[in-house]
Amino acid sequence: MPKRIFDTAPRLTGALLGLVSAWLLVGCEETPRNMLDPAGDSAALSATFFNNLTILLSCIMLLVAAIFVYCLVRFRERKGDTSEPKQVHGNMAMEIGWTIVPTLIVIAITIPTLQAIFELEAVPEGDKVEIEVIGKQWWWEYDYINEGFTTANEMHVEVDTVVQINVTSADVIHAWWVPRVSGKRDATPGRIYPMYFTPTLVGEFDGQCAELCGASHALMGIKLFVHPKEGSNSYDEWVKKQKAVAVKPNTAQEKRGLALFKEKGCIACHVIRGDGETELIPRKARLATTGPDLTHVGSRTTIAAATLKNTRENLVRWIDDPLAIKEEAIMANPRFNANYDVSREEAEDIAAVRPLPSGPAPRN
Ligand code: HEC
Ligand SMILES: [Cu+2]
Repeated sequence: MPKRIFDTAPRLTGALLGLVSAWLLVGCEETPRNMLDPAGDSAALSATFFNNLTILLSCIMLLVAAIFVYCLVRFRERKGDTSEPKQVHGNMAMEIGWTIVPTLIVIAITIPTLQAIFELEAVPEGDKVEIEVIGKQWWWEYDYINEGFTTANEMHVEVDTVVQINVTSADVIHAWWVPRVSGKRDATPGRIYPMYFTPTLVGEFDGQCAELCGASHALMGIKLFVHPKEGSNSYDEWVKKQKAVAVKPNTAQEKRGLALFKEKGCIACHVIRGDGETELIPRKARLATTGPDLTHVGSRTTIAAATLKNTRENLVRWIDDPLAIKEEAIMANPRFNANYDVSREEAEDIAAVRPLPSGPAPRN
């Protein structure tokens, strides 16, 4: 027996060291999806609520543990003492006490919970940025209905301005969630659920589909860009660029690319506003559009729902073989699009189409 313990000791030490170093590493890592580091009103509300609850429950736990330890010591078996401990069964004061105290605790938790729920559900006053959010396997469509354009995966909003998102789904249930800024909202087919939040910090925030939705659920990311109210990087400037139609192609390669875009059937699922062939789709039909609006795909920092950085090389890789990057990606999923066939050279021509970028093009 002792020998076996001796054998496992180094392994145990190794495992412990591993755990400790993993914990230390996590401590060093940036935590872009940390809901306890809020950058929006509704996330702040959740974080405060979570912190208060943790404090309350920790106090209760410490109190219970203290009483427990006290009892262990105070009422321990003493040598030679064989008498029965004092029996408390049916003690009215204790019965009432341990009925009332937990009830009070539950009430103390319920009241702020209900307050928070009503606060989150209330329709805020004032100007709003209103965006229709449609979850699709495995990306997000954003329709800026008042502005008249559509974009994907990367949502842009204005700091200190109420955002109203109307969330729905075109296929299965997804959930839209940017933990540092907002709560979660389910995207359910046939339903439109609104959610309101006000971002309070300028910056870039990461999110994630929070409802298991199929093979590439883990690759259904979100980015939320919160713009300042003024300056060259303001929300209004971004809107202005997105409203513009795509620039006409110039070079021979760009022209080849755009021709291929039509020949290869890309226009069955994608829109490029202003290319004369694929025009803005009426709102009603948007649920049925399969792929992201590509008018200003070049202005996004990532493609395929925050899966790849938006570089020329990655765009080529994606167009060449989407399935190698995202399992069952609808774009080339044999069940939906059995004939997807684009060579590396063709992908390079298509990725060169210059109308795609708008604003500071992040491609290299
Ligand atoms: C059957 C529909 C379909 C066809 C046809 C199709 N795509 Fe797609 N495409 C999609 C879907 C769906 C996505 C989103 C994939 C994801 O993120 O899961 C997508 C994503 C993209 C993206 C990334 C956009 C972004 O913002 O993330 C590009 C670029 C793209 N497609 C280009 C093309 C090109 C070029 C063709 C033609 C060779 C093409 N697509 C054909 C459905 C299609
Ligand atoms: Cu999803």
